[in-house]
Amino acid sequence: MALINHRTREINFKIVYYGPGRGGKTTNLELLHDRLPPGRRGRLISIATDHERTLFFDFLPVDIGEVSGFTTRFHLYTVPGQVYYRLSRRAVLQGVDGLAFVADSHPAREQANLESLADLEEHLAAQGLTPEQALRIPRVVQYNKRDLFGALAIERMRAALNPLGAPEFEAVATQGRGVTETLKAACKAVLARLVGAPAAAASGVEELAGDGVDGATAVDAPRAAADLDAGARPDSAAAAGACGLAPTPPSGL
Ligand SMILES: Nc1nc2c(ncn2[C@@H]2O[C@H](COP(=O)(O)OP(=O)(O)OP(=O)(O)O)[C@@H](O)[C@H]2O)c(=O)[nH]1
Ligand SMILES: [Mg+2]
Repeated sequence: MALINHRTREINFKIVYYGPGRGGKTTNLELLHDRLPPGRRGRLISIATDHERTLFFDFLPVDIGEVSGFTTRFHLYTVPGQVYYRLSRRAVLQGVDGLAFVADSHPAREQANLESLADLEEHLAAQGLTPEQALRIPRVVQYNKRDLFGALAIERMRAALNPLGAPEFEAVATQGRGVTETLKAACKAVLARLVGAPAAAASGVEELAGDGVDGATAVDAPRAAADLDAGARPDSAAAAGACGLAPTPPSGL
């Protein structure tokens, strides 16, 4: 659920980095924090154990500038991948607008990747989403740790983790490879869902402009689309380009 604040003309999206423990989710956010210009990103907040395992989440706000007169911000979160932090993952997933699934290419983590994906679907269902609604949440898949000797074959990982053909990227997060590409694709997919929403949602405009706490209203993306100036819809590719450092590659791999 995108959050629009009419008073301050801000629109906020939430992207959650999901995946098995030690797969590289936190490393992705650390790299983004290092690489994005300071004016584009806020402080990286990590709630972690002494041993650098995520305890609750990491959080990094990324500002992509104006989209149709609205300051547009992506709030990036990671979940704790360790199996027993199930409830934390569920909490972090609340209100998610887009997902980046970070898979571990280490052969010993093949099962952990699968379990994490199943865990994700279970949490989305627990939020009351039907399987169809869950599938409509924009998703990208990152095959991380491609530098490892004996890394799982991409075809094998794709068949197990990305059967529906979401945008996908090979990555070595520790070296920054594939990291900004993953973020840009996620931003792009989230914005594409917003601008591709049916105009019939125009009836939601009054509701949107109405009851908000301190001017803030939680809305479905389709309604947000209707609220943005229909004549000057955001160019999702250009806006997503602002997320990263280089132009978006035409294809994932
Ligand atoms: N070889 C290699 N190591 C990586 C890569 N990405 C991350 N790592 C290492 O993997 C370990 C775990 O990375 P994290 O980013 O903490 O993993 P995480 O997914 O946040 O783990 P949890 O917080 O437990 O869920 C760290 O030692 C990283 O340096 C990679 O692409 N290649
Ligand atoms: Mg982590």
